[in-house]
Amino acid sequence: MNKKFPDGFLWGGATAATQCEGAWNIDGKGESILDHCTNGDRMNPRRITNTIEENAFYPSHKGCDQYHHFEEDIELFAEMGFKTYRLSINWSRIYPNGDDEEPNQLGLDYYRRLFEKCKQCGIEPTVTMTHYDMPWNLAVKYGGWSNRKLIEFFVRYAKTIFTEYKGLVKNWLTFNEINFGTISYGEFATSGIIPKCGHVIMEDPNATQEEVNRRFQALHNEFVASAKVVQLAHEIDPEIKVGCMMCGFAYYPLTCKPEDVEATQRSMEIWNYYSMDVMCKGKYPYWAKRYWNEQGIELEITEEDLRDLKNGCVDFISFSYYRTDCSAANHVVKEGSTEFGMKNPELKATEWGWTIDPKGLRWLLNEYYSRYEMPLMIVENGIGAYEKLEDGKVHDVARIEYMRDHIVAIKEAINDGVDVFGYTCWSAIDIVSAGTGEFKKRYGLIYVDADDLGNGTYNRIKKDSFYWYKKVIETNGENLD
Ligand code: BGP
Repeated sequence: MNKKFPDGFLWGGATAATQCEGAWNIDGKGESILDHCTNGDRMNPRRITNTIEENAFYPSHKGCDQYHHFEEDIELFAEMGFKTYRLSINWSRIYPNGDDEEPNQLGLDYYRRLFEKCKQCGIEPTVTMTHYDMPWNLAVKYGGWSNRKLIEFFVRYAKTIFTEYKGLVKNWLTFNEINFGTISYGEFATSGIIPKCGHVIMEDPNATQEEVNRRFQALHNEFVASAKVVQLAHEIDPEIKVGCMMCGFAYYPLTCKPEDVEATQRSMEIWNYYSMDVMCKGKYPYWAKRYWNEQGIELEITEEDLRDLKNGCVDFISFSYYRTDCSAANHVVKEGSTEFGMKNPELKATEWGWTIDPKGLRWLLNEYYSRYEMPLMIVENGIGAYEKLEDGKVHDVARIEYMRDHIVAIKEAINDGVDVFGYTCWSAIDIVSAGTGEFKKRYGLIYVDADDLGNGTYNRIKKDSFYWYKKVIETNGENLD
């Protein structure tokens, strides 16, 4: 049996507003948390500053300047044959302070022009409502998602964009990588520390009990907000489909010791299923009570919350997939660590230390599908690499190889019977790295002439992967050479 990618498979690429738009303070846009986030690199973490410091560089202020290049970018995506473009709306463009009564018309107009351009080019947008992003004011004034008030503001924002873009956008994603639990919580905004990896956020040995509670409450509030907007979306337009967006955490046991297998199961449960159960099944996992007790976590969960969670299950699952890691019983997360887990000694890694594991994608797709039996979309997958422009060309061989192997794995999963309906690579075009704030960690199929400090012409140049992906899409995943 050699099943093909289904007809109408959503091939495309992805970006996020604060990493690609730039234009951070024009046309009525408010400040977003990311606008306060400096650049960094592998060795030097990004900083969040309370004020915009004159001598610091804030990569979101320029992104890849898509705000001023969106027509050209979308035409290039159309040339590759994109069926979908996954992008995010910058919340602070629509509600500059987050708690405003009225939306910012110029912000609404921008995304309307962008979605209309997509339509003209035969591209269906897939839109993330918030991608590690929040109006700065909400973080400072309310303490971000740990405050239930945020639910109300998010619902208002959702109502505005669902109504405004009715007929233009059918696929929505609520919170980017909700299980990663980083900057989107907002609580870090005033602390000056850039959030670390998921482990540290949810199982931070150095966090006080109060902080742990706040993080889990923030996550709960996000779940409720998501459930409420799923219901709202269906009321506003029954055609709309809303998905959750997960960071695809994939863990293997480091050894076959039963303790390591147990630790692995726990990692999978905490990092994936804690969030996915709530969003896909409408309730916390059966083991949550014991977990909360053992961690001393006390949450405010109302009867209305439980009803909302039950009635607001998502229509599909979307997730990012970059790497796999290992779990072991004796693994202690060091303070300030940015590791997801332990490194798999069997796998090669990228220049940033991310393991490369295409087979893991087939495995994870099967894991998710066997548990939820919901349609799946891979909305991020790609490789960050140093790249050079030589004679007007970029020979990004590593990207082609990475994507090819992962697409083969998806095809295997489809042959297994998994319902996969789309794939958007990360990223459609070179943008700022979320983790390090570098521009030189390039993920795109299109090269952008810019450096880490925002110098350059911002001209767009097609990489070798551009031509390769065009062929892949043309043949609906049959020609991967
Ligand atoms: C995901 C995020 C993206 C993206 C990607 C690559 O976790 O959703 O925003 O940037 O990872 O990570 P990085 O940019 O840190 O290399």
